[in-house]
Amino acid sequence: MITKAIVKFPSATFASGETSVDLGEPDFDRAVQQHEAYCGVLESCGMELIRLPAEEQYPDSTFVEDTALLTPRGAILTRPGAESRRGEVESITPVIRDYFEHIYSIEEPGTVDAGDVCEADNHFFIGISRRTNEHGAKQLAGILNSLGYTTSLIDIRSLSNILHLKSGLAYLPGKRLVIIDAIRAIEEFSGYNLICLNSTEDYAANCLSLNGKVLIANGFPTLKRELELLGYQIITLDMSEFQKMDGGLSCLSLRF
Ligand code: CIR
Repeated sequence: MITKAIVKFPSATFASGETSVDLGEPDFDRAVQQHEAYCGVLESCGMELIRLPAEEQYPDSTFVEDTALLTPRGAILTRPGAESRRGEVESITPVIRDYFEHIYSIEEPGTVDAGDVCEADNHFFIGISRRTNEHGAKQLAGILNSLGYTTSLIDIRSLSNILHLKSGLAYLPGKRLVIIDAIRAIEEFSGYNLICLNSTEDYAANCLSLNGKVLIANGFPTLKRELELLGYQIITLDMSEFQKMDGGLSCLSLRF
């Protein structure tokens, strides 16, 4: 059971954050509404929220997931690939210290965005991407291995359509992976039951399994139907404003 989640209110400077998609400028008020609805759903899934205030100097800081990897055996503070986001780690560290005794860090020249890390029970898939470099991925794997977890590195640098590994991959109970077509053939995923997305629904890959429910972005009926047929209880959320800034459901919280 996941009992807590750290969330951060969107910054008024949100629209000036990093993005690689061309979906127009996000509407701040709508982003706030969507964030509030997201927080409400986390609470309805039984989670106590640790709500942090907005940080105007960090436009992307509502995407808290990238700043740390939280595991039951310890927390790892990341070193984000985008320089504009590095300060977010320093700012979230005291909050993480309140809850975790064992804390590790990714060190220079390594970079890791935790959006590149997909936890599948006691195994972690670590993406090497535009944001997470090989150095960082290997450091992270070393830390996770020392904590008794297994890891595999997944190189997604040749893919232009996903920012992070978890933009195209999510783990669901039952040894299932929701996965985009471009990475489904990767050997490391062969032991899993794959739920492959049709290309019009790629954004929905970033779904979130929480205490018996699965949160998916609104507007992706094929995936929704497929998951319902498999017996998952689905909650849909409007994510349009976060999608414009390359963010998905998992990015908006740090769950533990
Ligand atoms: C960025 O480019 O860093 C943010 N605009 C979006 C980060 C999304 N985070 C995530 O997928 N874990």
